[in-house]
Amino acid sequence: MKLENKIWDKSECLSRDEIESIQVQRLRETVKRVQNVPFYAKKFKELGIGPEDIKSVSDVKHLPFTTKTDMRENYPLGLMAVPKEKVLRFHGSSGTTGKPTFVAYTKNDLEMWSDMVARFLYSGGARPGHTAQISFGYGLFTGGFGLHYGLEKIGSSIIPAASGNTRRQFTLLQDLKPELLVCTPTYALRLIEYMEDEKIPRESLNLKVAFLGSEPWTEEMRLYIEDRLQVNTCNNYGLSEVIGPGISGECVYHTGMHIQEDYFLVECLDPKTLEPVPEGELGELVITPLNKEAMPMIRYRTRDLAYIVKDSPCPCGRTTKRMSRIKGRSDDMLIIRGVNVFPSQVEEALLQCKDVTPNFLIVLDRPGSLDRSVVQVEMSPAFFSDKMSEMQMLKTNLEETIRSYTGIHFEVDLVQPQSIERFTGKAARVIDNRPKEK
Ligand code: DLL
Repeated sequence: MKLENKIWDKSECLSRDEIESIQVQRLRETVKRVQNVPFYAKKFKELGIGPEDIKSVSDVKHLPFTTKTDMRENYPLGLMAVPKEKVLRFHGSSGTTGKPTFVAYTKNDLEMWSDMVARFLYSGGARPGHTAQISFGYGLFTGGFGLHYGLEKIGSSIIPAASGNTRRQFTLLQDLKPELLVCTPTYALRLIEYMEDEKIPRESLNLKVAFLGSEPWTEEMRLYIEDRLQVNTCNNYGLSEVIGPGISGECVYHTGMHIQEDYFLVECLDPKTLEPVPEGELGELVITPLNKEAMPMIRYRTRDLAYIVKDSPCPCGRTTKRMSRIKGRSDDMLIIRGVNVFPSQVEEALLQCKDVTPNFLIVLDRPGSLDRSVVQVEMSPAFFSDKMSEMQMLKTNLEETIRSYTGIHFEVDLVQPQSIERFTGKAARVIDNRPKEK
């Protein structure tokens, strides 16, 4: 089902010169604004750089990077550039290390944020008059509120279902008949599973588009979700340190995620040398938001690996650069026996086989000197009830397929349907029990 292509804002269709001239001017203003933050003021002083030195977009390369560690070291609000009275909202991202990282928004920040979310939603087919079910957590996480205000800006009505309680999600989906669904790809899988287990007829729903984001997923997963849920899916990307959802999103043509270039300067760098990689090559996204007031950031190292799509126009008419899916994070890239592996490669491999579900758990350990990699994979209910005698063959086939996707041997442990944990938000797919490198 192809949806109608329409543009929300004419600044999505500017010429390259126009975009760059906005970016340079806003980058200069951002450099000026961060002088209010002692952390940046010190860095810029040491480098001897000021706003007047920003003459072109490429001058960004002279600016210092910001990392998650910098945010932690300036916890809780050391990177704020405005007095606290100017802040209208706080959000936070949970890290693996206990305390969240806080981010702050002024009135203008919130206005701009809802605008950028409205753009990608509209580009994917959300329209005034549609109803949207938001099945993201509402809270410190930026997903719920971020999508909420973008949808409101478009004029879609909202069912703030929040995450979890799958049975109730279906009551809302069946009775209020939303056209739009907003959640993580993993939660879309959970909804599909519930629908199939409970024999809920697809015709009892009215879904047309699912806006999925906040965690890595693959093209194979798209086909699976679109086929089972009979919807169009659109990927959208963002991170709370930079703003939240809204940095980029797919239009109805699925040619990559359009970057909101008047709001963000996105570099794609080799994570080791920190030099730019050519378009089409995988690198780490380093993002400078260009308009933020409460918590401006300079060159935030996202650790997200993606590529910038090689220069080719999108049929939708937007002229903004596009980025690929996130292929993984440089810090959740697994190195198994020296080979770099992303959990998404295992997911791609599993989605080739209809006898297993896309729920999996990678367990790594090192019993002797060598890494042992096991992937627990759930058999589909049909296979489990009818074809158990073919288990060994399925295991061997899966091991071969996974090897062809990842380059390494994973031992497949076939487990019963429903035995792997389900997630309402982002999924955790890896348990790494190997001793930590010193
Ligand atoms: O996940 C913001 C968001 C909410 C984006 C809703 C899209 C929809 P954080 O919790 O700070 O913010 O997590 C950010 O999630 O650095 C990526 O690693 C990952 N991520 C976000 N969107 C995608 C995506 C939100 N579309 C981290 N594909 C980022 C893959 C994604 N990974």
